[in-house]
Amino acid sequence: MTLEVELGELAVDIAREAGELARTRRQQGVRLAATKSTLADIVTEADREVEALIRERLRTARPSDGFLGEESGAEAGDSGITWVVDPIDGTVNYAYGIPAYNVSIAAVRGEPDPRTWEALAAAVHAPAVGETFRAARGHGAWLDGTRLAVTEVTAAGALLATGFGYDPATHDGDLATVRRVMPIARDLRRMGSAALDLAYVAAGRLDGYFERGLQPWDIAAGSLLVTEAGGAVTRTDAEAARPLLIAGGVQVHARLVKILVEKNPD
Ligand code: LIP
Repeated sequence: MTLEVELGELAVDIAREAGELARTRRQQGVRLAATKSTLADIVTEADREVEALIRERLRTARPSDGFLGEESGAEAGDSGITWVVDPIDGTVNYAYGIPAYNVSIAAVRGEPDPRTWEALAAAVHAPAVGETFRAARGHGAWLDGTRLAVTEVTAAGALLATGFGYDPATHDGDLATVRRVMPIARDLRRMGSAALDLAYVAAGRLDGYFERGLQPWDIAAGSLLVTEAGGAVTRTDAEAARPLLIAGGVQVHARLVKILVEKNPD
């Protein structure tokens, strides 16, 4: 068994256990623990509890690895492997009872920096619908037992997804970005979970996805799903406050890059 497959199996096992905890806490009632960057940027007690479970399971299984979690921060390891974790991606959906939330766990080689890391393994588990998306570098991307493949461009236009940040001051600019891509779109989906958007691109349920301002834990696992499913992922403006992530099948990704990065709609 390769290291990538071993890390992937561990990620899936822990994501499923953590997902069941999140689903149980959702049924029992969600309690707000705090707000972060804005009033809309919330963290629930379940976010913190689920991340603590994931961190403990990883520490037990691989004590020398590093960790970067949305809620508990970073801890360096000395194995060269770092786990990048979003315990509940789609937190606002989770708080409202919308079943579009997931546990996102990725193992990367190198620093937990999307500009430099090498993603090795990924698991995105959606407990409300019972789906587990997984990938191991060089071994493809899978939904449960089915191998995943991204779509190619169609004459009907691309089914795209995006997301908006928690700061209302950024919404006008994000809407301007949406206006620029709609000429190549058949429609737009707004699911509120970056990891799920990326998993759906990998599964061919979306043709492309773009969003500004995502954090490393939002994109680590889903980006590997897309590339292992034959797609492409670009993160531009990496030095900016709100880097732009673009993902899709190779053709749709290229068209989005031309429009959003090269500013060339033709
Ligand atoms: C969320 C992302 C979503 C984005 C939100 C937030 P969280 O992550 O999944 O795509 O639009 O602003 O970043 O906060 O639910 O882990």
